[in-house]
Amino acid sequence: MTEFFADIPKLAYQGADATDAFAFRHYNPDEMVLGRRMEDHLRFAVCYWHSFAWPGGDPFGGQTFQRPWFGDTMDHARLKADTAFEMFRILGVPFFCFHDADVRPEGASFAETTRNLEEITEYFAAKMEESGPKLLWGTANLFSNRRYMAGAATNPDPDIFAYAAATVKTCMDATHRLGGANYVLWGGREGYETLLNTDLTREMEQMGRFLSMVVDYKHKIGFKGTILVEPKPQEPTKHQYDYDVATCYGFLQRFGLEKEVKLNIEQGHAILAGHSFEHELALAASLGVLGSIDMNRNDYQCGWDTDHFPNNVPEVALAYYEVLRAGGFTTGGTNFDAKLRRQSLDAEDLILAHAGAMDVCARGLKAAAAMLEDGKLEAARAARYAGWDRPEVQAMLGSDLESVAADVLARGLDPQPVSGRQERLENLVNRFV
Ligand code: XLS
Ligand code: NI
Ligand code: NI
Repeated sequence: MTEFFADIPKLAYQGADATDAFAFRHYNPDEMVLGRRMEDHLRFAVCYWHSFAWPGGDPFGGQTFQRPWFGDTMDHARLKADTAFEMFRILGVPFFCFHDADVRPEGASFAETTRNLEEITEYFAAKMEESGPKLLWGTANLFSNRRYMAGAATNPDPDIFAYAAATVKTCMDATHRLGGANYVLWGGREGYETLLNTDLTREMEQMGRFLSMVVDYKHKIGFKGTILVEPKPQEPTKHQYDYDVATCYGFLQRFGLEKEVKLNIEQGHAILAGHSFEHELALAASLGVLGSIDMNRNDYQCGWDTDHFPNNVPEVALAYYEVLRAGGFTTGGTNFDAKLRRQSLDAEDLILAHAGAMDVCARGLKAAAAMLEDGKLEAARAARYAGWDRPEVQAMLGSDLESVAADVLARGLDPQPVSGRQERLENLVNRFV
């Protein structure tokens, strides 16, 4: 046991009326939901970066957290891992996620940085064997170091493209070694600050080649996980090429990668792009690229990626409704890409933030499952389109404008609009959330 979480017990499900703060009220891993264990539906992951690497800074002030594992040595990295795995155990989460830069110190050379990552990877492997959590996904941090200030794959300097590609190779190797279920690419600096110095055409070509190289390498090493791209419209750059689900899908199609790559969709990024989370999930599902989710919440008064822990059950219910409608997660899961507020200094804050978020997701999942089981929403949707099921209507889609016009005349058509019944459906949803 590490000292950091010394006084905190392992959390257990105690039911909705529990009064103990250190308990789950809704997250009950073994409870069956639509024929599947709740744990296997939600597939929770804790992210390493916000919980263990982020110092609590904001644009007006620096570090607020004082953690014994903050520092640049391998000893610090191992202490950080010990503490992180202790938290995974307390929460009982089945997965975690990390960037290379979260888990190892940067070395004096690329070779040393790689050795540090390999060493920590073996340290993780031993811990995973001992205590069980699996890797939902690994990824490379290609945005914090100053070398990436003008992009990684999209950098005007080909040596930086090369450095980024080599770094991704090491992170894919680590993810493969740890049996990761997915590998994520988030292009934090793959965009621009000003069009005045930017060659859009070149940058998007470079990004397409980069992603194709990632897919080729996945097949070469026999990595069975899914490659995921994470859309975000802007921040840190003024404009990011992976703007939203629709933009990413167009990009994948352009490079012939739409069958190889899926998307990791984040609540806060959907909001930044001017969409709802459920919109992004529904669209990804309809395009066949729904991979995994980064669960968090944005402050509605702040126009940036505040990465709050989720606490809005109706919103989360609509999100899981789309996930369940799509058949549920396969390799994906629910990663908490969420961080404490910078005044939340204590060890227990980290635990309670996750416990609350897990309960919110469990309530959302149960509500979503109940809506699906009830079936009235889907029945209303099906009824709305029922006219399209008739064979003569299907034949119309295969005909031409002239024949359709002749048919309208022949039948003396005068179609009458019908209600969309939106409020009725909203009332129906409110019965479950
Ligand atoms: C940042 C992103 C990042 C990715 C992983 O906004 O959400 O945390 O999930 O690189
Ligand atoms: Ni994210
Ligand atoms: Ni984010």
